[in-house]
Amino acid sequence: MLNPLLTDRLELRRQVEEITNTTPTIDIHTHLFAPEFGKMNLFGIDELLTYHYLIAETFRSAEVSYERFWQMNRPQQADLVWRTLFVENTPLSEATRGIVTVLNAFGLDPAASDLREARSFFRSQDITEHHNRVLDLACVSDVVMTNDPFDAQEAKVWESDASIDRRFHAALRMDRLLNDWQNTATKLSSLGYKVDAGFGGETVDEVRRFLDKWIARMNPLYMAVSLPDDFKFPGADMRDRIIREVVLPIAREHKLSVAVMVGVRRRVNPALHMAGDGLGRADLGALERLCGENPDVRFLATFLSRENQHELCVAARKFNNLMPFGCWWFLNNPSIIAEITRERLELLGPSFIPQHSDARILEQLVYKWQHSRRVISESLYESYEQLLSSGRAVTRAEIQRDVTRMFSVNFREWVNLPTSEVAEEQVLIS
Ligand code: RAT
Ligand code: ZN
Repeated sequence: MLNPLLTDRLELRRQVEEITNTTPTIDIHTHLFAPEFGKMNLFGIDELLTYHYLIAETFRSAEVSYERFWQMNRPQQADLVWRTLFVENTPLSEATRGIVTVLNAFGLDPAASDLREARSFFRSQDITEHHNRVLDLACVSDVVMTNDPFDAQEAKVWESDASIDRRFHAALRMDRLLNDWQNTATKLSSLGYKVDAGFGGETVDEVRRFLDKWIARMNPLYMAVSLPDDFKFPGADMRDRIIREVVLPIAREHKLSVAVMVGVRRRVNPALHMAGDGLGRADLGALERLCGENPDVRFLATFLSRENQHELCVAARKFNNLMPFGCWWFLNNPSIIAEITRERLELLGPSFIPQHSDARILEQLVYKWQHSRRVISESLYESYEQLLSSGRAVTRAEIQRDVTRMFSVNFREWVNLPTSEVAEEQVLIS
């Protein structure tokens, strides 16, 4: 029989594992950049070790003041992180174990007493080959970047004629517009747009003109914003006006989804710089109202608080213009991914996007995906096993269909991203 029913539990587990590990995924939210962005594209051991997740952990074990740490250069910081978290302590946390997975993937010693070997390895890599190797190891077909239209360094690349690596796609980030309107209004004025901080006059048209220009340049797959835990919709603030008068009309006009990432409490400890953000439980009702009032707009959503995860699944059952995605930031740990993925499978079947990496440094793709795939595979096996116990065995083809749907098809269809073969045909035809 070509596609036998998988009635043996051991064989079922093996097949689920194999398919989950080898099915290419689209990484729908990262902070990576295509190679064409030059220095913005971060890789190598010093960058990996100075990831903000690891900096926060270092301060829990090293006797170093914040001031002293921030005065150090990057290699000095990386040396301190290595000594503190990997030599003087066992790398038990998820972010530290991630480094071990990466070093291992490249045949480097994860128990080395210093960084000499790792530094010389990463220094000797050819950038293009290294990119290919990392994407291959992570089994990632496409990477979605986070693109800030107000970032001058990025703008230079978008404004040049560089053709961006086709595996990398843009996402138009709107944090400055929605979370820092006063300063952004000043910035837009200085760029020659006729905007007024009070939102009068031609402000709406001018902000839209600015965004239209960047949409034409970046061709983003979606617009995105991270929102605080106290996000309200409707809200009696400027953010509400910008959402209603700028973001939603643009989403309709350009047929762009809107990704909302809710629950960040920025700068809980500013002395930690970027590592100083925390989280809070948000009101899911705000997202429900956003989805309910705008049935013609598609929303991608992720929440930072564990306490919001079940409500998000229930909201997605009520609104089919809502796509839950990823286990974000502080949730990107095996125990929590397992819980969230099971909850989502039970409430939504395969109609969600299980994970994104949030990678900031290229090689993180390897560990973030390897670790997540292991947990997703276990959760999926459990679901198929329960189904088997109820009297319905599945085939390998069905498992492949489900995993492909969750790892790429759900996103492709949501944002109208054709498969690379279709895209190539379209280029040839036009
Ligand atoms: O996960 C992270 O690295 C955070 O610092 C944030 O960037 C977050 O993912 C975001 O996109 O705001
Ligand atoms: Zn992010």
